[in-house]
This record gives sequence, structure tokens and C-alpha cells, in this order.
Amino acid sequence: MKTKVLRMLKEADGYLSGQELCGRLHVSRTAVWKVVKQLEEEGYEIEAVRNRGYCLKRAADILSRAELESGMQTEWAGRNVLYFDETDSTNTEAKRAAEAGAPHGTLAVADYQTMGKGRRGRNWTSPRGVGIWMSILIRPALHPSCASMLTLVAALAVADGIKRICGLDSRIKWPNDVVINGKKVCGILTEMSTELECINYVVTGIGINANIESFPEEIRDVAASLYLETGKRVKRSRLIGAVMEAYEGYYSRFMERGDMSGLLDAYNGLLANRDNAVRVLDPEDEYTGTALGIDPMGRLLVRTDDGFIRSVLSGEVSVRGIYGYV
Ligand code: BT5
Repeated sequence: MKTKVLRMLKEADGYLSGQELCGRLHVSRTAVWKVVKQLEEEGYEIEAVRNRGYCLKRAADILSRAELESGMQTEWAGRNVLYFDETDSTNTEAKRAAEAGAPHGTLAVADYQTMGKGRRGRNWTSPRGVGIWMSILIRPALHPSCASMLTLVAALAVADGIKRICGLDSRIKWPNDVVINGKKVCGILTEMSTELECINYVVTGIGINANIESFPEEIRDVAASLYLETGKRVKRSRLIGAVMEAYEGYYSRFMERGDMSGLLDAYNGLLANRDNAVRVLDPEDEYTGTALGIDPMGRLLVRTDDGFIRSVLSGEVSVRGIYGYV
């Protein structure tokens, strides 16, 4: 009911009468009043005026299940939200939910992660109240070898959401970073569960440094936040909604062929490494070259210094800029 009241207040153009709220929700005026009080306690500023009704004046940067679900404009992505004030990792939560049968599109969101994960056991700094730490659960009918491309799909959605909500141009450092001015503002971690040759489910974790004011020493040089870039705080629930909307669109284009062929131009247009000198840290064979773009399978094409074109599969190796992080 809280979600419904919030959605109606958000959609109302000005005041919404208590009578209308009661009528549409089939509850008493007292019940509506109680929900309004609860919302105020959570930080919403709601004006109540006799004979006119309620009006949502200002919504602070609140994260809650009701806040997220009431603003979500998607068909399936993020329609079912699992919200945690604190958890170990939203990827772990989404995997737990997947095992328990949660539907395609379920989104786990946390205000704080105690054990945020990066790739290959690395750690993801996830302070309280200032970031977007979320993981979407999907159940695609794809071969497991295609799952890593879902990281690229999510990166496109994040770049779109950041543009729409913050007006900032970001770029993608293949395969899983969204960067602004050469610094990482978002990291993505895709994990999956497979059975025989099929995907059971995929969980794509997205960490966006939204309102972070300062970073720990060890990542200060490589990390950026939207707040540090714009000087303005972003309302996290709006950005989450925008990323989910964009994700839904990119995901359906991806699923048309089960590869990146429909998204090649979009991805390569945002590729920060494009035409850059890169070092491919393949444990068996390290080499340098120039990054050209991705191919339809999401592999990074690199023209090596001796003129060959090699394709780099994500997950196996790291790619570093020779003259900097990108
Ligand atoms: C990633 O790994 O970039 C994947 C990060 C995924 C985080 C999300 S948050 C929601 C979901 N739940 C999780 O537990 N994880 C996902 P990787 O490419 O391995 O980068 C990790 C490296 O980035 C670290 O070793 C640090 O150097 C750096 N780093 C750590 N925290 C950072 C931050 N908040 N911002 C920028 N860089 C960071």
C-alpha cells in the first residue's frame, strides 16, 4: 500500500485528495493518513492541506522498496525489488533469490555492502548511503558462452542512465567499467549458474559511485563519482529507474540475435579504449597493440604491434592502457 500511495503522489500533478486516495485504494482515510505519516518519518516531505489533500513536496535521496517500485517505469526489469539497508553483496542476494525461484528481472538493491565484490576476488568499495549497489537477475535462454556479453549490455544501460539523469557523457572501458574523464564511476560483475549447456540464471551486479565525496587512498587515482564530477547530488532511485529502462531496451535488442551485433555501433561509439594503445595481460602471452572495437561476440579486437588482429575474450585477461588506466 505504501508503494501505491507513493506512486499516486508522484504521478499527481499537485494535490491529491484524501478521498481520491481512499477511493482508489479501497481503504479508510485513517489508513491513508497513517501511510502518509510513515512516509514522512522516512524523509518524504508531504504537505497536507484541508480541502485539497496531499502533495509530495520534496523527496530526499531515499532508497527503499516502496521508493524504487513506485518510480519504476519498466515492463519487467526492476519491477520486483529486494531492498536491503545492509547486506554482504547484492550479487549474493540476487543469487540466493534466484535459487529460491525469484522471477526474471528481480533487482536486489542495497544502501551498503559489507563485502562488495569485484572480479576475480577483488573487492568493491561500497560505502553507506552514497552509492548504487544493485544486481539484476535474468533468466535468458542462451548458451553459457554468451553470458559475458550481458556485462556489455549493462554498461550501455548505465552510460544511458547517467546521460539522462546527470547530463554527463561517460564512456565504457571494455569490458566492465563505465568511466568519466578516464576514471571509473561504475563497475559491473556478471556471474551465472549453469546446468549442462544451459544458463540457469545470470546475475549482473552494477556498482555506481553516485554521491561519494571521497575515496580511500588506494583507489583515489582511478575512481570517480557523479557528485565529484557535477557538484550535484543525484537522486539514486531516479538513476536506478533510468538504468533499468535503458537496460530493458538494450537487453531486448541483444536477445534478438543473442549477441552484440545489434548493439555494435552503440557500444563501439562509447568505447573508451578505441584507438588507444593497450597492453593485454594474458597470463600466457602478454602483448601490446591498438584497441579497435568489439566484434559481435563482445570480444575486444586488438591490432598487435606486428600487424595481426587478435580478439580478446572478456574474463580471461585484463586490458590496460599503456599511457593510463584506460
Ligand atoms: C568490478 O570489478 O569493477 C566489478 C564491480 C561490481 C560491483 C557491484 S556493486 C553491486 C554488486 N554486488 C557486488 O558485490 N558487486 C557488484 P573489477 O573490474 O575487478 O574492479 C575492482 C577494482 O576496482 C578494485 O580492485 C579497485 O581497484 C577498484 N575499486 C573498488 N571499489 C571501487 C569503487 N567504488 N569505485 C571505483 N573503483 C573501485
